[in-house]
Amino acid sequence: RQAAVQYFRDAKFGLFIHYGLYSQLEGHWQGEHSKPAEWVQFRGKIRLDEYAKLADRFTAEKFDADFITDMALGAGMKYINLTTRHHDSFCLFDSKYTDFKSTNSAAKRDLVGELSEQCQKKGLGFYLYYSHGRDWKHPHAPNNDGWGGAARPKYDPPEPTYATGDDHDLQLYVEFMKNQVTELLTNYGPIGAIWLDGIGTPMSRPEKIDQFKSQELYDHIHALQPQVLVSYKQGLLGTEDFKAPERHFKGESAVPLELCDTLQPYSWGYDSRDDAGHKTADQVMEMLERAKAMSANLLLNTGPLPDGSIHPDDVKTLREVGRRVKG
Ligand code: FUL
Repeated sequence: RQAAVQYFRDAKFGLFIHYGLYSQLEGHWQGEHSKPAEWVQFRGKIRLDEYAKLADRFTAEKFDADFITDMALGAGMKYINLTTRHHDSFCLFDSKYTDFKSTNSAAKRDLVGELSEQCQKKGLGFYLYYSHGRDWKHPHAPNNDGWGGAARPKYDPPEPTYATGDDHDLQLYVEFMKNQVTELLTNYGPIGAIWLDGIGTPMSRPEKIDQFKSQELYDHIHALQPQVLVSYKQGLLGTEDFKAPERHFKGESAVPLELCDTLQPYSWGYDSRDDAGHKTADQVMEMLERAKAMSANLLLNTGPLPDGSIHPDDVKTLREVGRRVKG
């Protein structure tokens, strides 16, 4: 793992991609705006059956892994981190453990596979974002009684498929995640790192940490691919190989740091409300300076449009950043 840590430290700059069913809604549901856009199911309390219909519109026709990897390389980036499965539970990869996946959508494609292939071909690190603490579909994922109150959308009437009370068995969800992580680490070549997101909020109660079997998952990941770096969003569990704070960081870190931020004004998934306010090359250069001053990497996010294409302003900005970074 030492070599992977060194690669990570030297990399400095990576591309983050938030793409999923939420991208189709562009941050809006029934006229209301969702902040951030990729939380539209939660904020809009979109019922599960209604949300699932978005898969029929998910064509990803302009999601072009060849273009994306060239763009990242052109900007001087060394790795790409893709949302393989965000809080809505929709997978951008093929999985035996769910039907809620891109291979089953209108696109009928495995986007994780496509991007991993291009990264491998072009020498970019391939990193995985995987929502760990939040899942708004799985019946046994952390729920609103006992996990911090905002683990799931507050449906009224309650969502019938969510297990509650004594029927709720977190271990079924923990097992499901382990199975999916196994698929991700078996079917897509060498993986640089895995970012297990969302554990912060529902895990604010220390007595719950063991139930997540995080140490076991950590060991399992390394049994499959020893070089994989593991991070929990805020580094809560003590088993993280690097810390990945959102937007800001204060203080010291014993492990390598990665700051993530987004080219949109606030959202990670595509948000049409903020179309005109994307960050400029000047702003990105400042972010890179700030990260450098903390010896942190910058993981810079773009939210592809509904069709999977990259926002033209982001393409332009990253081209300009590349020109400057490479001098
Ligand atoms: C957070 C998520 O809740 C956001 O939607 C986004 O993915 C951000 C990078 O991490 O925990």
